[in-house]
Amino acid sequence: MVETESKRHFRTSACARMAGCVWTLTLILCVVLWSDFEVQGAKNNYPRLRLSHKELWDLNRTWVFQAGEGVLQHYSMLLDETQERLIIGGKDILYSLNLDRVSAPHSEIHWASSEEQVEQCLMQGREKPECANYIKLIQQYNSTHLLTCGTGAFSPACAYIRVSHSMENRVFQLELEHIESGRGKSPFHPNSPTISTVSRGQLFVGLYTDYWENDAALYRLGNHGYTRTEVGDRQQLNEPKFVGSVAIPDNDDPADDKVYFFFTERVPNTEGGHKAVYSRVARVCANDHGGQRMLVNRWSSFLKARLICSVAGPNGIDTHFDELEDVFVLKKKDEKNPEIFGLFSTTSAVFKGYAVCMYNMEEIRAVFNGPFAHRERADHHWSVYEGKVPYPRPGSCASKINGGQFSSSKEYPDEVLRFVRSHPLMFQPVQPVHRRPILLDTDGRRRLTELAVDRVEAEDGHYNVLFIGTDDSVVLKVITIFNKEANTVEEVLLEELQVFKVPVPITEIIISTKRQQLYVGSEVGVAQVRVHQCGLYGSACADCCLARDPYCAWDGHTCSRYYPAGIYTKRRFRRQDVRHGNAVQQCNGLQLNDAQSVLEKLVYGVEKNSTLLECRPRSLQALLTWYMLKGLDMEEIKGDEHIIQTSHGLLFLTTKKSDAGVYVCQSEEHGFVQTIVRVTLEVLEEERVESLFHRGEYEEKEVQFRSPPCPFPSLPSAPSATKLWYKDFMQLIGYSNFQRVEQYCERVWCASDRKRKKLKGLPPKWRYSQGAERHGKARAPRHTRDH
Ligand SMILES: *[C@@H]1O[C@H](CO)[C@@H](O)[C@H](O)[C@H]1NC(C)=O
Ligand SMILES: *[C@@H]1O[C@H](CO)[C@@H](O)[C@H](O)[C@H]1NC(C)=O
Ligand SMILES: CC(=O)N[C@H]1CO[C@H](CO)[C@@H](O)[C@@H]1O
Repeated sequence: MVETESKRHFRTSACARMAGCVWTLTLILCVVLWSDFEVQGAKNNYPRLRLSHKELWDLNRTWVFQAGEGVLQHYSMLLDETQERLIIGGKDILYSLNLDRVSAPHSEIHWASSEEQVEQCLMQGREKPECANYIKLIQQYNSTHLLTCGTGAFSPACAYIRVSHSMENRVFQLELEHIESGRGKSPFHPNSPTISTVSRGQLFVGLYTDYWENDAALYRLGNHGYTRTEVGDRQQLNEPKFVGSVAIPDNDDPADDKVYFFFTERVPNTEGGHKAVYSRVARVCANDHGGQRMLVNRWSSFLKARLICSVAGPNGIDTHFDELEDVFVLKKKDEKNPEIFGLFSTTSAVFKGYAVCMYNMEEIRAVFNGPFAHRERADHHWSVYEGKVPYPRPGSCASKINGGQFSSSKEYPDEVLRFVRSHPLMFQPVQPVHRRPILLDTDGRRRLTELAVDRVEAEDGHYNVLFIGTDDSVVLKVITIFNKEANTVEEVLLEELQVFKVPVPITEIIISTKRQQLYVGSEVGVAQVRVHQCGLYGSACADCCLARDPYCAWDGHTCSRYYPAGIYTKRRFRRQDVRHGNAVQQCNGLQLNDAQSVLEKLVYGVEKNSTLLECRPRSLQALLTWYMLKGLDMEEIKGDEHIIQTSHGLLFLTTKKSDAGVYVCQSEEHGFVQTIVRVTLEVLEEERVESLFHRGEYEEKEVQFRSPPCPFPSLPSAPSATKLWYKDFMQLIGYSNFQRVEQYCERVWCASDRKRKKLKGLPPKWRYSQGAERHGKARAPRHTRDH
C-alpha cells in the first residue's frame, strides 16, 4: 500500500516536472529522469513534521540573532567551541555570540576601512556599498588569537583578534597595531567565494587574489613563506568556484598530512565541444614548500580529480549533478577517515535537480594513487598515462613513509616536478559510496543551498542525519537508509523547519554536536535551532517509533532523547526502530493509552451546504482512510462526486440529511493503523439555522455552547479549543454571516462579565486546554452541558 502510494507520487511529480520542462528537450530528459526515480524506491515527499517559524519560536526551539539595522550581511562564520562563541564576520563588523543563546548580549568589533581607502575605492569606479571592509576570513590562529581578514575597500587587510575565556572578563579585541596586508588571504570583492582551513599553524586559502578577479589560487601561508598554484595555469585551475577545504592526515606521520580543496571549474573541450562545469577535489601536501630551482613557491604535489555524483539511467545515459553547491566533512574518531558529503545541482538550464553524494577517503586516496590522466594535445581525448612515473611518486609528501630520502619538497628531482606540473589530473573520477546519490531532490520547488551532517548512534546502528538549507528559510532534517539487498536508498524526511520568519536563502549551517544545535545564517540573521525535540512526535510508543528519528526513543512514558547504552549505567527501557519504523512490533501491547487519546468531535453541517470533517494526523506521511460507522461495522468511504477526501479532511460538497452519523478517520504508517478522530456529524435544516439569528431566546436554548464560541481577547494565550469552536461555528452559519457572528458573540459572551466569571469557574481542562481537545470526552456534548 505504502509502496504503491509513493510510486504514484513519483509519477505525479514527474509529470509536473514535465510540464515545466522546455519541451523540445523534455522527452529525452524526462524519460531519463523517469527511470532514475523508479530506481530510488520508496520515498515520501512529505516531512513527518513541519514546523513554522512561529511554532519553533513558541516551542523555545530556536533563538535568532539580528543585527542592529535588521540586516546581517555575513561573509564568514567560525564556531569556536573552546571559547564557546560563534564569531560572525559582516560588513565593517565582527560579532561574538553566545553559543547557548545567540540572542543573548554579544560583543562586537567595528573594523571599517579608513576614509582614504574608501575614497580611493570610489575613485577606482567602485560603488559605495562595495567600498567597505567585508570580513571574508576568520580562523583560529593560536590559543589566544583569531586571524581575520577583510576586503578593506578593495585593499585586503588582516588583523588579529585577542580572545580569552575567563568567565568574569571576556576579551574580544582587535589588535589595531598589527594590521597587515591581506593579499592572498582575502579577495578584493565582497562576493568572491573564499575558502580557508588551518592545519598545524599554517593557513590554507582558496580565493581570487587580485582586483580584477583573474587570478584564482590555492595558497599555503606559513610563518616562513608561501606556496601556491601557478599563475594563469588553466590546467590547475580554470575559473574555479571555491566551495570547501579540509586538512586530513594520511597516517600517523604529520609530514604526510594532506589538504583537500573542493571546487567547481570549467572544462573546455569535453566530448560535446562546449564548455562544461565539473566538480573537483584537489589535494596538496601540507608541508609542500615548492621546488628549489623550478616550481619555486609553487605546489610540487598538486593533483586533482573529478567528483562524480550521478544517477544511472537506461542505456548507460547517466544524469550528472556537476555543480558542487556545498561540502561537509563529517569527522569521525578515526581522524584519517572522515566522510565527505557533497551537495550538488545539475548544470542544465532546462531542469534543476539536486543530489547529495557521500564519499569515503579510501576511494579518494585510491583515485590519487591510481593512474594519471594524459593527453597529447589540448584537443585530444584524455587517456591513461602509460609511461614511466618518476620517483618519488608525484603527489606524495616529503616524509619518512616515502623513504625518508627527501626532507623537503625542495629536494625533489626535477623530473618529479616536471611531471606533476604537466599531469595534475587523475584519470579516474571519484565515485560516491554506493555509486549513487544518497538523496535526490528533483521536484524543482526550491533551491538547496547548504549542508551539514551529524552522526547519530541509534539502537539499530549509526545514522547520518543531514540538515539541508534551502532558499526559502527552511532546514530539512533527513536520514537516508541504504538497503543492500534491493540496492535502493530510502530517504526519510523527518522534519521541515522554517528557521526564519521571511523566506530567505540559507547561506550557512554550522552544527555543534556537543551542544546539539545548528547555527543557521542568512541575510536576516543567525538562528540557533536545537537538532531534535522528541516530544513533538507524540507521547505514545507508536508515534515515537513511527517517527524513525535516531535522536529519539520511547522511554516507557514519552518520546525522549535516545542515549546509547553506557552513558547511563542504569539503562532505561527504550523502544526505537529507525530502519523500519515498525511500531507494531516495538509497541505491541503498549497501545492501551491510545484508545483514550482518540479525539472525539461533534460537527454541525447545514443541509445543502458544504461541510468539512477535519482530520489532521501528527505525521504528514500518514495515509488516511475514512470510515462511517454502520452499527458495529465500519464502512470505508470511497470518494465520489458528493464526498471528497482532501488533505484537510473529508469534504461533503452538499450535505444531505442522510450524511448524519459517526465518522472515523484512521491513519496508516508503516503498517501501523491508528484512529485519529471520531466525528459525529449532525445535519441541520437550513431554516433552523436561519432562525438562529432572528430569535434571541432560541440561541440559549438550542445551541448549547460547550466552550466560548468566540475568541476572548482579554484572556491570555488564546486557547486553541476556543478557536476551533469558533471555526466550527463559522462553518455552521457560513462566512457570509460574519457580521452577525460578531454581534452574536458580543451579545452573548464577550460583553457579559457574569458569563465570563461563570466560565472561569469551570475546571481548567473544560475550558481551553489541548488535553481537553484530545481526550475528547472531556468536552461536554451539547445536550448534557451543566447549567
Ligand atoms: C518557553 O520558555 C518560556 C520562558 O523561558 C516558558 O515560560 C515557556 O513555558 C516555554 N515554552 C515551552 C513550550 O516550553
Ligand atoms: C598568538 O599570535 C599573536 C599574534 O601574532 C601573538 O601576539 C601572541 O603572542 C600569540 N600567542 C601565543 C600564545 O602564542
Ligand atoms: C445556513 C447557511 O449557512 N446557508 C449558506 C449556504 O451556502 C450559501 C452559499 O454558499 C450561503 O449563502 C448560505 O448562507
